[in-house]
Amino acid sequence: MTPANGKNWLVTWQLRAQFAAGLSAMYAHEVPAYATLVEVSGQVNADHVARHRDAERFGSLQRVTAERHGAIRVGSPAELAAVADLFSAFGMLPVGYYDLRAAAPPVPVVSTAFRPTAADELAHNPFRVFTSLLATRDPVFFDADLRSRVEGFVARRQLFDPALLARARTVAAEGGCAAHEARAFVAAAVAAFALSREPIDKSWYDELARVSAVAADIAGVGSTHINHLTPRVLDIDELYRRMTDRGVAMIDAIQGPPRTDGPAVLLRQTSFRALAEPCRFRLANGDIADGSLRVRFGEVEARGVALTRKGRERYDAAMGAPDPAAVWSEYFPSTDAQLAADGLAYYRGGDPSAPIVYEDFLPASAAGIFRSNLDRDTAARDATEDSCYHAEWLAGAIGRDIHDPYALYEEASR
Ligand code: OOG
Ligand code: NI
Repeated sequence: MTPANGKNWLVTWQLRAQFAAGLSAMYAHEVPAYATLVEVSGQVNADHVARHRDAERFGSLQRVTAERHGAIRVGSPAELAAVADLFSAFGMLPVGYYDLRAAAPPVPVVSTAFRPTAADELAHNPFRVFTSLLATRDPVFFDADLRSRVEGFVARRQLFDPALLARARTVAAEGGCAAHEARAFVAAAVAAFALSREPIDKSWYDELARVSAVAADIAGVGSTHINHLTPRVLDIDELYRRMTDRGVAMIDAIQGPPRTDGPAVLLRQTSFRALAEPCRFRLANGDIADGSLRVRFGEVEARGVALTRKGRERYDAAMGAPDPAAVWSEYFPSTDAQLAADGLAYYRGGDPSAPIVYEDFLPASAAGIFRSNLDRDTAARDATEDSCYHAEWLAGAIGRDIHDPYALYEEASR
C-alpha cells in the first residue's frame, strides 16, 4: 500500500517535529535551567516582534520560537553511521564538515550536522543536531595504547537497539509511518538520548578525563546523550541580559559575529553551564558510589542571513581583527541590497527582502561552546597529525554523502 499524507499516516517532517518536541520535553524535565531559557526566549521573541516591523524576516515568530538544535557526541564511525540511520527517519541528513581540532585550543573531534536540506522541509521544521566524532585516530590526542583501548570500549557498547535502527531505516525508506506506530517509535528514539543512570567505571572515566574531558564524556560511559538543546531568539543580546538578571551565569561572550546596525549574518550563540547532576560510579573494588558530573549545558542562538563563499571569506577576515565590531563596516555593507549586489549573502531569487537563513554552524563558535563547558582543555601531544580526517573520509566512513552547505544555499537562492 502506498502511504498517503492522511490522518492515519505521519510524514517525515511530522515525525521530526515530534522528535524535537520529545527531546525538548525530556530535557526540560531533566535540566531545569533549560526550561527557564525556553521561557525567557519566548518572551524575548514576542517582545521583539511587537517592537520591530520587520522582525520576522528571518522566519515567523512561530517557527523561530519552536526552533531547536541539539548536540550529541559519538565514539566511532560505526556509531556515527547508526546515528545517520536513525536521523534519516526524521529527514535529517549530514550537512557540512567541521574540524574542531583546528580550533585554538583544539577539541579532539570532527563533526557534521544532521538537518533537513529542502526549503519546504526546513520551513515545516528545521530541527538539527550537531554531531561530533571523537578523533581517536589522531596521535596528537591519543597514543596507540589509549586509542586501542578507547576503540575497544566503544566497539563493545551499543548506543541504539538494533530493532530501533531497523525500524528507522524502514521509516526513512517509506517516508513516514502509520500514526499509531509513531508514538512508540519517536519515544524510543528520544529515550536513546537520555542521560544514562547506569554506573560509570570510575577509573576508566578518570583516566580518560585526564587526557581529555571530551574523551571521557564520549567514551567513558556506555551511552550517548543530548548535551544541550538550543532555542533560537530574535535578539540574543536582550536574552543574555535577561538570563543574567535571572541569576544564570552565562559565558563571558556571545560567539560569532558582533552586534552591528546592518543585517544579521550567520549565527550568534552563547551558553551557560548546567549544574552538576547526580550519577553513580563503579569503584575498583566493585562498590557503587554516588557522584556527580557536569555534562549537560544550555545554549541559545540567533540566526542571520547565509553568506556566500565570498561573504564567508570576508567574515573570517573581519573576525581575525583584534576588535571585529570596530572594523565590521570595512568588510560588510550595511544593507541587504548591497550584500546582495556584492554577492556576499544569499537571497531568494536575488531579492534583498528575502534573506536565506543560515542553517548551519560555525567551527570557531562550536569549539568555544565546547570549551566553555569543560573544566580543562585537551592537552595536545607532541606528535605529527597523520590521521587524514577530512570530509570525504567522514562520508566514506559512514557510507553517506555529506552535503555541501553552499550547494544547498545556491539551490535555495535560485
Ligand atoms: C557541540 C558544540 C557545538 C554549536 O552550537 O556550535 C554546538 C558539543 O558541545 O557537543 O552545538
Ligand atoms: Ni549548539
